[in-house]
Amino acid sequence: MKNFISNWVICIATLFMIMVKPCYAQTTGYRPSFNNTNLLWYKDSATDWNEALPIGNGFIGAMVFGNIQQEHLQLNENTLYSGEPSLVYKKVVITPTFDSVVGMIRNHKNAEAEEFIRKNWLGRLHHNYEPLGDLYLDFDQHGAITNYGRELDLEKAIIKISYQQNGVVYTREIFASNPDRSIIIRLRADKPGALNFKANLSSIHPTSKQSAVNNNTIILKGQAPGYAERRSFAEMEKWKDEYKHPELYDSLGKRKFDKRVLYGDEIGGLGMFFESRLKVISGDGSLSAGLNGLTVKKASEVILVLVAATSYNGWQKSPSREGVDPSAKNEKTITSASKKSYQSLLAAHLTDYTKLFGRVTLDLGGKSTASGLPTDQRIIAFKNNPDNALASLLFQYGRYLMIAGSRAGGQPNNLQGIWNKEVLPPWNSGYTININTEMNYWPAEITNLSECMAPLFTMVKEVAESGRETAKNMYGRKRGWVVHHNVSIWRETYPNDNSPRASFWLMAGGWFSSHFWEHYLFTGDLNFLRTQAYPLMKGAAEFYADWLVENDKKQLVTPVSTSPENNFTTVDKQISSVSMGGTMDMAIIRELFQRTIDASEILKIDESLRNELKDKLARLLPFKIGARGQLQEWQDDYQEPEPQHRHISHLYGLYPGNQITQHATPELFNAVAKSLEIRGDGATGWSMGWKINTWARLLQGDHAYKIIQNLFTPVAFGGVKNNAGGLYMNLLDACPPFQIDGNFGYTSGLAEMLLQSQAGFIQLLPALPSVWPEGKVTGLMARGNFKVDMQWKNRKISSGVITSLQGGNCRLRTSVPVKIEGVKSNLAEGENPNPLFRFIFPGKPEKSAGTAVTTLPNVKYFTIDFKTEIGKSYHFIAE
Ligand code: FUC
Repeated sequence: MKNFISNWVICIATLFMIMVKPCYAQTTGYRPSFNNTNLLWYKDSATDWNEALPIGNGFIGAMVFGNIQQEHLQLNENTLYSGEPSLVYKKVVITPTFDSVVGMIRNHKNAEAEEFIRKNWLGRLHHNYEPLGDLYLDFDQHGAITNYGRELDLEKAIIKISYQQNGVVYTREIFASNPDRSIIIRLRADKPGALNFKANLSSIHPTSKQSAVNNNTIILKGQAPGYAERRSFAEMEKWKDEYKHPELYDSLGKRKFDKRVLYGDEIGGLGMFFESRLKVISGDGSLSAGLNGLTVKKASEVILVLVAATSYNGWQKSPSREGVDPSAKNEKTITSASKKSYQSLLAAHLTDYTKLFGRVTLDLGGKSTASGLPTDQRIIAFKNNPDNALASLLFQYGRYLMIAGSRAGGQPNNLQGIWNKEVLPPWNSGYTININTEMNYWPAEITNLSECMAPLFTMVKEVAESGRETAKNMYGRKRGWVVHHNVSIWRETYPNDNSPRASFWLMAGGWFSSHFWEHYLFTGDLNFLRTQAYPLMKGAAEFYADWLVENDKKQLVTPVSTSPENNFTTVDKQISSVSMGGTMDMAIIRELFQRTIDASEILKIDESLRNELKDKLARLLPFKIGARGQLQEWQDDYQEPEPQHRHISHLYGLYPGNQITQHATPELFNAVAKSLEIRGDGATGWSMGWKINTWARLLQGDHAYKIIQNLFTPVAFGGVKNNAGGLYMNLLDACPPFQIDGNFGYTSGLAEMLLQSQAGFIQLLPALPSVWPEGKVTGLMARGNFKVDMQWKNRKISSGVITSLQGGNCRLRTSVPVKIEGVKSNLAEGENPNPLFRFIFPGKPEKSAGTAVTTLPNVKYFTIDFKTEIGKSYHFIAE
């Protein structure tokens, strides 16, 4: 309680500080340098990490603070994790006790089963994403400051800081270049000789050391922890988990250390090596480099290049024994960048970045009195002052973060994208795959960044390889692969510790498979389906096919099931999370079986597996509607002790899946709405991101917007730990603490409000809220590889262009009739002949009792078909 109150005091005090800042700042008269709606800008430097601005090139990332006297770039490299493959915990076997646990569940001894699982079927945490280091630039100029401004231009992915001091205008431009794999910094003074600074690289890891080469380069070398444990000693001992941590405890269970982060000799020399280099590649003034860093005197312009690399050499190789040499990598990258001028580095960056970012433009119309204000003030004003341009800025920010964090050849966005400052970060800053990692990738296809999926696909392939071993050794299976709810760069597939309701969850194989299938539906890439998607889908489906058991009605269910992180009240009034046939399990398995059947038909392979899956699909436990008219979360209509729980896993069939749609399954559709009403409109940042998408799929634009307003809650530094999410002043999502999934969930949710294509047709403006009566969007993608540009007025579609990148039938649904120019269209009938618009019929729901009480408003729609040719654009206009 005390903590709670003090958190609130900090929160209110911080908000007050932010609110009073402008009065002071406005006297400095700073205005952003150009008229750009895709701009974050501030009149102050960042006083906290959650105010700093992120840049990234898909490999290295930095949080840029913009402080006047001391610039600070907190640095990350996306492969730098604690641990090693040999330290992945794999000592869980469930086969000898499986029948007895299933027996407990069948006999309604759910709490007992859960306790057994807690003690016997769980492992330990996965490894941690680690910060690399910090670059500090200490400026040797003093005097009063005027016109300070700090900007992040999303259209160019460049940070700019400028101010005046002693009559000199100082500017900093900082960007992360993907083609040159580096961070480029240009420092300038508009008077000769006015620029004086020292640059230093350091790191939070005590193994690190700075050195200098030539007179223009400094190098930071270090080694990440070989072992880093987020659980406290008290937790491990309370749970009697000492035996799972031989790194920290001896065989008698005695602590070997009084710390949980082990480096170098403390852990047999294990741990990943890293290196970062900073080089002055051009400029004037005098330059020297030594143990005290790099010193620049009396310059007017200096260009610095920063590179970083690690010894990571794949998920199965020891980074300390079989690693690649980070120095050789950096040497190569920095030498190549040094040969280029600032202008050519910038040009290469802009060509690469704008090619992706520039594909989508969004204008949500409306005028706001806040639109001329700095971004922090606009966030504060948002709730009571619809600022549509800020809603659009946050949408584009999600796309910016995707490009900055997830590029081919790199690692996928983890819980913090690629930006983390802590050695023991929240939830290890790895991949929580019971929602968070999937959410990170929701916007990729629909907002035209399909290429950014590449790192996720690579990770899942590796996870499947590791998961094949887990299926065999932990579950005694001959077929398929399995993974539980957390993964790091070492591709752990065993369950985490202590909490079955989170850790004992086996459904990510199916959920990941959906991303592969969706990629095929969006791109029509048959080769991708054959070589990448199908082998994974098949392995995941085989595992689940063997995992299913019969319930007492001979329906197939998962034998040991949790609905991520939620509890229910058991028949004997205990609290438990373990049951059979949870709704999410069944939805994911139904989806995966149907899609694997479809894929095997398309590819004309695996007939006998297809027949097995068809048989099992027909016998799966169907969706159920409970007494409150809600979609049941479990096989039995249990009460939840926490009805407003942040996870809404049981609604998977509506979003991200496509089994529940308004026209095909209206009863289930209404039941989902009821469930979501019960869950409420608050929760963590990422949960709000999820709810925006779900209300959009329920075609309720105003309700989706209500959640958007809630997401625009300013959250103070450090976070208020009461489950109330929102945004930090740098527009990053607060779970709290910072977690990037909410940003991606928001971006995808906004796109789903404007365009949907999961239900057999392309629906334009399915969930437009009343605050966006007029607007325009270009470049969104629909399944079938259709690019959609459109504008609307009075909350109705007015005109647009559909570009067909794949050919095939285009089925379009609108709330007013539209005419396609130059081609014949007809009213749609029957199934869409375009196979990329498949969706799934889940069969009739079972009803426990009562009827659905929520009935959503019925809107009249017009649905037409027209044939398209590859590469052609089709103009349409409202009639
Ligand atoms: C899930 C959530 C938590 C947190 C964690 C990283 O387990 O329930 O709120 O977001 O992931």
